Amino acid sequence: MGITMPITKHSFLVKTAEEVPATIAAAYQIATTGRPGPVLVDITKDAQQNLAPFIWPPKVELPGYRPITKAHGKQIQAAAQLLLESKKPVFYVGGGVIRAEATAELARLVEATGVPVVTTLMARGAFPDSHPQHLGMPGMHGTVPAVLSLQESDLIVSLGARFDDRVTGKASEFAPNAKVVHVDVDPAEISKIRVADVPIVGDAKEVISDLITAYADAAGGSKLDLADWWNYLHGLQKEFPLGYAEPADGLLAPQYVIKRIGELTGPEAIYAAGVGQHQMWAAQFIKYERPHAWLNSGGAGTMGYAIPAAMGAKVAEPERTVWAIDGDGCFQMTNQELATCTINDIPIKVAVINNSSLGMVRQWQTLFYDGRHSFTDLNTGHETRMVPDFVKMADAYGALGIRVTKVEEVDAAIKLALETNDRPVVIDFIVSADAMVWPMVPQGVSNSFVQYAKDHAPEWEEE
Ligand SMILES: Cc1ncc(C[n+]2csc(CCOP(=O)(O)OP(=O)(O)O)c2C)c(N)n1
Repeated sequence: MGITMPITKHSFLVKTAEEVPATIAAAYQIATTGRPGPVLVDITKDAQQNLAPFIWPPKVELPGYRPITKAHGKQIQAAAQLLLESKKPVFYVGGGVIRAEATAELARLVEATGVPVVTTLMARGAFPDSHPQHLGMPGMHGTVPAVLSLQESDLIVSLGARFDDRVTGKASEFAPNAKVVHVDVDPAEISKIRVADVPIVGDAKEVISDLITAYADAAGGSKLDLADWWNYLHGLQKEFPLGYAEPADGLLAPQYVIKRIGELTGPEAIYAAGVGQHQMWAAQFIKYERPHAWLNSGGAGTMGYAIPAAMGAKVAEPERTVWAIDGDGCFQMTNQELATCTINDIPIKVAVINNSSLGMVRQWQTLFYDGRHSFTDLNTGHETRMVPDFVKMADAYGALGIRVTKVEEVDAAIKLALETNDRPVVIDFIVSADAMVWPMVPQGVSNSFVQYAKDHAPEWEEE
């Protein structure tokens, strides 16, 4: 129990059989309400072996646990007022909006105000990528317009986001001229990193609904004049679109592969990713149009997450196509679950973005350690000595294994995977190890120094 405390919302130790039902009921209550999170119920062997009458509690009473869902009306009015006074506002949308099932309310708020939106790594899909007010993902590998919209704003309305260091860069230099409205269901998040001018504790769905009404009342029919702000942001969008260079070694561009998976599969599918370069490219180059289409471990940085997440998604929504976009490093942490997929008929599709290395670490070694590549080579895409050979491995697990090395093979392999639903599919895409994730704000540096390509690096001050 003790060892799991830092990684759970709550832990229970159950020592008697009588306590089991009430504890399970409490565990569900805690796990699914307020800020949702995992709850551990550790049931001793004694409790498992003894008998007790089954009594399900009619109501779960948890002293001291009262998640606040309805926010204070005064705070909502203050937020609406700040919005009306702002010249450069932005909605900073985090995963909490998806957790709260508040995306329809978010869309109404965005349309009503005309304010630009950024969606964090955990919030991809909370607002459609195709919407003209969407600037994309902010942060270390965010789009230049999304990064600078936060950095240069005069009002950040944070909805279910937590000012993670990957978003803020150097926190003391983050968005120096912005006032902050911080909406979160968890009071511990408010003003934790950045002091909020208007703190709002509440469920995003309810808060956003209330904010729409408060804004309409306060505006009284008038519209925010954001023409200058949008002019500036449109200029950034034009100047700094997401892109990538063809690798010099002639191997596949990983970004192209991921982009094609998204284009050929479409927004109704579910995409899960591991941790690393492939994760960032999957966040950037697949277009998300709906919530829950993107599954990710976010700040937990859980290598190996993609396969089990994809499996869970496929079991929950079997009619949807489910892709695990994985790295060759991450895939080696949970690929044994292909056995579970084959045995239990869970036909997920796995795209291994095989750069034969722990690519994200290699990228940092290239950029910040003078190219000293140390212990990041994995050999998984080696020309003559592939260890392991993922196609043979797929075959051994009863999955369809396909290897793709050339650009002309990419579409056909994806289409074959999409047509194959009687077993899991693994496509081993052999891609260049030199491809890098751009744009990038180096760690611990102000967001003003967003670097959009290797050869266009503004000079940043090292920590
Ligand atoms: C268990 C664990 N170990 C180490 C890390 C640090 N880490 C982050 S990304 C990464 C490389 C992942 O490599 P790969 O899965 O091949 O993905 P790529 O970056 O090449 O796309 C590592 C080692 C981590 N997040 N989790």
